[in-house]
Amino acid sequence: MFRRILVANRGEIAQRIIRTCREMGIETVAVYSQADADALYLRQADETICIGAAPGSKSYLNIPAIISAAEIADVDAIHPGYGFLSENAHFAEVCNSCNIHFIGPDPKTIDAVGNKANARSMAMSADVPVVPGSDGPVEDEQTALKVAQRLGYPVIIKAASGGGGRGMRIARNDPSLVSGFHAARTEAEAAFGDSTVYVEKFVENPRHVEVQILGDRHGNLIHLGERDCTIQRRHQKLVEESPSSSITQETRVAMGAAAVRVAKAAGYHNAGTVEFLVDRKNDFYFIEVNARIQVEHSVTELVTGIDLIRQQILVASGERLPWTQEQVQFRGVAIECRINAEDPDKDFQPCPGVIEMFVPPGGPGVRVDSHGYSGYRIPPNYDSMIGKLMAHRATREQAIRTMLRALDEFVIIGPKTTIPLLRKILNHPDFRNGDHDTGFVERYFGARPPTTIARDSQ
Ligand code: MV4
Repeated sequence: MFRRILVANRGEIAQRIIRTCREMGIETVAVYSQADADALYLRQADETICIGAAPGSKSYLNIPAIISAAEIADVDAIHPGYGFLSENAHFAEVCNSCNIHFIGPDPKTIDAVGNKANARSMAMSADVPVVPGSDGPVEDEQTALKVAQRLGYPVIIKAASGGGGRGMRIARNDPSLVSGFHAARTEAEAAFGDSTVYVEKFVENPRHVEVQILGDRHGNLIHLGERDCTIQRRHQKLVEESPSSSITQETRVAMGAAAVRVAKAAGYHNAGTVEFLVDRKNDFYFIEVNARIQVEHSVTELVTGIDLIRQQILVASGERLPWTQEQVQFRGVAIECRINAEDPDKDFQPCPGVIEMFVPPGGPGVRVDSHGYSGYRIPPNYDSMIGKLMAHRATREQAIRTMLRALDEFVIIGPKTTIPLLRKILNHPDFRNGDHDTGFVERYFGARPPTTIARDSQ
């Protein structure tokens, strides 16, 4: 087993990893940027090392600085958390070649699933339904037009190296396909250094459901149920829940088995997510694999009782999964709300600054994973998420009531936050009835300045 782990991340996920390490008797080394010298996770680590200036590129994305810290601190492994270097195959490779265990899948797997056109082919060979689309990358606009003609509009152009909605364009006719094709390529080249794009039929207002998978280095691979992440705003998830209120038990079982087939085809080990779209007819389609622990992993932890960070560490060190698929049990309903420091009056712009007072909720059925505290100055350099609020109850209705109670209890004075929006979402009849789709937030709460160009008209 590992004696000492370096946490190559910040904020709530750094804290989350350190907490599990302490319970496992593993020493932790926290790294931080100059903007994070006052961060809470530094107080919970055994050792702290400053790795550079505030911009991510100078610190949490700075591979030489992180590897140097790992060498100096003499760690056995690095946990990358989410974002930053978590899906960087080169970083995983560098760790391995320095004899430091990377807590995640193999670099080859990260690469294979990181290319979404390739992941799509792997899903097809694993007999998993995918959205109808191009046969691999689309090289020029003539081919794009031919594919669109075959599929019928609307179609979506996606960056092969993309994710989180970047490098994506929706097209509803030939002219918007041509402009969208070039716009997506340019955006993909700038964002990922890879202009490769592919085309899929655009599924209108789907639900976004993902399956948690967990595999060891001995070929054992199971799923831990699904999370419904349909409540998003411009590709930022706001509310996640498990189980999904919108799928049947039959779909759940089929989707879980499909996720395991995709992961096995990719030679996947450690924790990961297989993402699907679910349409009006409840048909599901594979879209991508996320080769990391995700923000919303905690709702799966609540319904399964499994500490996912602990399992990541154990399988990375070579241990076998302690359960078969049949032994995994699911209890109740868990909902997570992301608390972001954003100003709804300024188009949800990040709202950095000092949290004058921070009083998190508690009590039965509530979990808070947050790096906030009274007097904390939120740096402007990183993600605006300051914490996750979760409710776990026997039924969905009870979980929603507990969540609303906890949102009311939460005191955050200083920055504006997503709490008022989250209350409105959880009180909305369509959400209460489970009758929502990915267009829900924009439809009801998406008032935008009239000068803004809608995404799908670009
Ligand atoms: C789609 C889709 C519809 N059809 N693919 C968004 C992020 C990335 N993970 C995949 N995403 C989507 N892929 C096909 N073929 C719808 C989404 C999507 C979405 C698209 C536009 C606006 C908001 C959205 C919210 C969730 C998912």
